[in-house]
Amino acid sequence: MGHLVSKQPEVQVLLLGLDNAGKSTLLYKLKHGADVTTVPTIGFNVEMLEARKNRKSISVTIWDVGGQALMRQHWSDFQQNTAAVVFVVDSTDRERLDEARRELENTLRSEQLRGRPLILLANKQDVSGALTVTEMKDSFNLRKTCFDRDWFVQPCSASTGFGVQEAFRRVVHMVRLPSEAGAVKENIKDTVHYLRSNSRQ
Ligand SMILES: Nc1nc2c(ncn2[C@@H]2O[C@H](COP(=O)(O)OP(=O)(O)OP(=O)(O)O)[C@@H](O)[C@H]2O)c(=O)[nH]1
Ligand SMILES: [Mg+2]
Repeated sequence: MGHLVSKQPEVQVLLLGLDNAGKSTLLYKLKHGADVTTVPTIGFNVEMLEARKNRKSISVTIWDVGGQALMRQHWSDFQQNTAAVVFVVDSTDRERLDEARRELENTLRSEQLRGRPLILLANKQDVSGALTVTEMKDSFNLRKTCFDRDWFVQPCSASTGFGVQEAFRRVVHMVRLPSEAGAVKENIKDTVHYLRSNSRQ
């Protein structure tokens, strides 16, 4: 006897940023509410979280990929089906802001991430002297870099938990569910774009 099974919508979120930015600390804070001692990620961590969107339960899979220089070449392997990019920045590390900006710009150039929302997390706000949201927006030149996508800068501390739930809620708010009309239109647009660029080669 056949009957309809309504499958819970799923979205994939890519958590990126330089090494030591606080990605894994954030992931475990979100998943377990605990302050977990991390080691630099070689490879990736992945966790699934539940959320509510449009009065439905959705499942959010978060991919946390190591940020060390040698790991960054693998970031692109995780981009397929990404609904949103969360880019974590150590707001106390002024010396590596340029490096972080370059990596972010590089990442956002990917065709697979076209139009996907960006949530930039100004992490480590518990440390005095951390860059503010305004400073972050300016340093990353987000108005220009993200002219073709939705973006948001959220201050947070993965250690204390400040801003962490807000960041997750923001992600859930900004992602498009696969079934949403807009997402379908986006998929069609993506396909047309892909076919056109291939036919030009
Ligand atoms: N003070 C402070 N320290 C933090 C915060 N978030 C992370 N850290 C610390 O920063 C260091 C790096 O954190 P990780 O979460 O391992 O960083 P990561 O981005 O996963 O690094 P990779 O796996 O190498 O890419 C650890 O010592 C954390 O305890 C924060 O909000 N405040
Ligand atoms: Mg890590």
